[in-house]
Amino acid sequence: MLTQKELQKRTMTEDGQLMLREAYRGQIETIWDRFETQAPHCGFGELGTCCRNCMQGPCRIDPFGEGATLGACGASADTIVARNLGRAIAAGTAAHSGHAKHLAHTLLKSAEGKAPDYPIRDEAKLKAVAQRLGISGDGKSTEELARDVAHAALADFSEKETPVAWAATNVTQGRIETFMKHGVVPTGIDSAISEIMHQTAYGVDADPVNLLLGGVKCALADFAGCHMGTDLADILFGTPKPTASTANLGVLKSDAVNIALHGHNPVLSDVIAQVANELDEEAKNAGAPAGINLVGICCTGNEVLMRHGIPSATHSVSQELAVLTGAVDVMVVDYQCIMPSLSTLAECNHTKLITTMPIAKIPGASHIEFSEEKARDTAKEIIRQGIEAFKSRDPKEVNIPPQQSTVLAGFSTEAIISALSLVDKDDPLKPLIDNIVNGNIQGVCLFAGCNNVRVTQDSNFVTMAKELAKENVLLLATGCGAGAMARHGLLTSEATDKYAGDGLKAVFTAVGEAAGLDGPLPLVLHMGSCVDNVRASDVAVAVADKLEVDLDKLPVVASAPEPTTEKAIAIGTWAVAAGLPTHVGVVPPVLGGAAVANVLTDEIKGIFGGYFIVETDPVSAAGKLLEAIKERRKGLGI
Ligand code: SF4
Ligand code: MSK
Repeated sequence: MLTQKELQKRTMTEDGQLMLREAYRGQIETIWDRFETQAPHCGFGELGTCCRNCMQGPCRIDPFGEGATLGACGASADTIVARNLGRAIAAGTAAHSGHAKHLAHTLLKSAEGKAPDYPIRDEAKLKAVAQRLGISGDGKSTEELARDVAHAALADFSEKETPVAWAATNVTQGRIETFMKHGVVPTGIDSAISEIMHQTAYGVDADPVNLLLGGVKCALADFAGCHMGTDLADILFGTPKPTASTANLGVLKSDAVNIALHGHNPVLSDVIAQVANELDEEAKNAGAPAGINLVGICCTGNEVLMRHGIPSATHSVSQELAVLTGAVDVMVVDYQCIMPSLSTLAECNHTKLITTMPIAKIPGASHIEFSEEKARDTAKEIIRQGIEAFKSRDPKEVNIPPQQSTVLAGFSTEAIISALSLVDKDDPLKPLIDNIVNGNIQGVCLFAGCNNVRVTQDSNFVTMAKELAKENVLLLATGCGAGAMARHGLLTSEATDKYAGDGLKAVFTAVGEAAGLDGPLPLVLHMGSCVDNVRASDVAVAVADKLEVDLDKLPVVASAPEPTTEKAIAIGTWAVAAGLPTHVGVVPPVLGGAAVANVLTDEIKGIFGGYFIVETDPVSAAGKLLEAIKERRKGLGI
């Protein structure tokens, strides 16, 4: 039997511990068990000094200098580490921008009348994005403007003579000048990915610093892809507004057909959310008195939470545990962060795992190919499969943990500005800036990124949030980080009352009351999915422009306390390029290249102002971020 201590080492969520105990009883393997069977991990891989870039390898560099100091071709440890990092950024960029490209095609089909299930839901956002891109709306219908924005989006993927529009129009002028000076302005998203793959190929670039700058250029293409993903999702599905909901595995219902929406892109899940009510009667007739119950997992979950208030069951490392409850009838997935192990677990239960995207199939899962042209039909077909699966659910096998947290999510940039405008309608940013200047708010920290099996789930997020909140740091969160905050009750007014320092509490109470909440704003503002990190950068850019300083002067920091994916590496890199001190709570595979590690944590500060802070202890990490905030405040003379 797993001891309580062993369970607590795996996850700090009580619902998770409960399910892990069940898994152990049923001898069902989860990610934590498989992780243990991987031990000991390859030291070369952990240090980043294993190269497989050609068939003469793999070559490995001995970090202690006792074995090989160069690869067969002569590549040094720093060259290998920098090349590996560049390729990870390329993969992350491909994922985020693939998501954005998908939405651009959807928007184009919508504009051309080929996708009637995708009307333009936010015309104001469409106009704002068009204006930002310099696309005139004069005399154009909504569809014509949407078509022009979709064309501009698709044009951003290929090599052009001008910078990627979604990067250049969403940063400060100071950043543009810095990026140009260092030759890191991407002129096409796909071409930036292709270029770093070329740069890191056998026998091309061996200069570690040049390779890192190539990685930054690709990461700025990632920023563009993320921003495009957020903008186009808002145009098609609506810009999120504060929405109350719930989180944890307790959101599953024993008397409903439970359908879990998992992955990243709202293109299918939003339509499922739109049509679910229409099939409630069918679910009731099948014996589920509570009808259809949609729940979210990972960033698809964040998207539908922000726009439809759909409860969030879990995220990331604990996704298998949702299936283990025996209550999920269908888990429908799009792409990214979906563990292949889900199909084995689904087979052990009555759960139907359904893949929907041509590039993301899983052996053992059913595949229902998605297309925008028949989105509502596909959505209904998936829900009906859930109703069928429900009929074979064995109530004796259902074990839903009781835990449920309340959540207030949906803090898009627009929602934050609109809340602030209730305090000062002529100058909404003024209350935020005034309170940063007077010290009520010391600075801002964006929590992003995943859970990682190497870290006790959520522990770094929760510890750091509490540490920084008591020091009056305003906290934002996205992705699985926002999920961690949700699971532990930190997206509530009560958490602000309990954990915020006096200054932060006073500001959040004033804004919360002006917004008609019963209390202060939640301790952590949930800004959305991984691509929605750009919502936080938009707020920072607006503040920087108003103060007439560049981003690298602001008391704004970022943290990925439990990062996992290549996407997290890409985001972390653009956050550093944007000028932010950026913490990572898991040691990335770069330590084998001493010079590279030094550039990333120190020398890069002289280039972009931002830098990486690698710290696995959450209390120390919070302390280091606070130091960085204080240094910035000093620089501003406040
Ligand atoms: Fe070895 Fe060089 Fe080939 Fe890498 S590129 S596997 S270091 S020979
Ligand atoms: S889902 S990228 S585990 S945040 Fe965006 Fe979570 Fe990380 Fe995937």
